[in-house]
Amino acid sequence: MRVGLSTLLFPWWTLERAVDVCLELGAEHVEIICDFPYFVPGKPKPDLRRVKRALQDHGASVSVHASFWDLNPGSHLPELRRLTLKRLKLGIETCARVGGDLVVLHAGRCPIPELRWLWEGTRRFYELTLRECLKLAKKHGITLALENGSSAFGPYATLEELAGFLSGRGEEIGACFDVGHAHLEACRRGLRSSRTFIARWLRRLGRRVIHMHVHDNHGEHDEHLVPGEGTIDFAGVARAVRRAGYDGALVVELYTARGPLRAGRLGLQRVREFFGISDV
Ligand SMILES: [Mn+2]
Repeated sequence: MRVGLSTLLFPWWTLERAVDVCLELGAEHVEIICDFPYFVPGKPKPDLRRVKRALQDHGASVSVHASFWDLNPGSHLPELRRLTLKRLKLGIETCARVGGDLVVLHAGRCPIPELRWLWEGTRRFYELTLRECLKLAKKHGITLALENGSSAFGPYATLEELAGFLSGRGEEIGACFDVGHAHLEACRRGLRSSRTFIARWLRRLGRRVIHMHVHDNHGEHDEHLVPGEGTIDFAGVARAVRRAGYDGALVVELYTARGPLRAGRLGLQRVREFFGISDV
């Protein structure tokens, strides 16, 4: 398993600098956030050739996290859906340009989940958006990874729905298993042990898990803390991940405005310790 960092942690810098810092901290994989603050209309476009070269020089692999801010791939508003699709396509193209083969996508959001027709529409629109994304991804040899959400405000955000969605589909699409979000889901359901819940879903999803996000929280908010700073039993989760036979990237997906460099360094170190991966 390769241990990586997400550029989510470094919004203060340009994308080029953020990727360099991830590599300097020892990340073997970098996940590029194709969104604010790096990809914003009216701002200079990141130099993706330079980014690709830096990754190659370090022998690091790369993935792209497609846009999510301000968007909704399952929106009932056609204009918003079109804009979302445009931004998601930018993510897929960016991934191809930096030499990656995997793009992470979020679920759609339903404004009033209790309204059946609204929920069903969100699901249908989300699938239409996804179909367009899959066409472009296929052209570039890129696999899409749907991420389990931090809340259940849209179809396919929970692990159960995500597993159901993936069960009838081919290898062009898989799951991005977010450990922090899975912990929130277990806590929301009032389960005593999120470790058992996480282990069960890792087992059920099996080979459909093609990517992972790793971060901690206290079971209430999506804090994106360094593993060990919240209430997730990471030693137990690491055992479950190994038992499930997962061998992809472990993207340490942190966010803090206070001491991001320290958090990045510590996050990589903790994940290597928990998962028994030696330093590079
Ligand atoms: Mn995530």
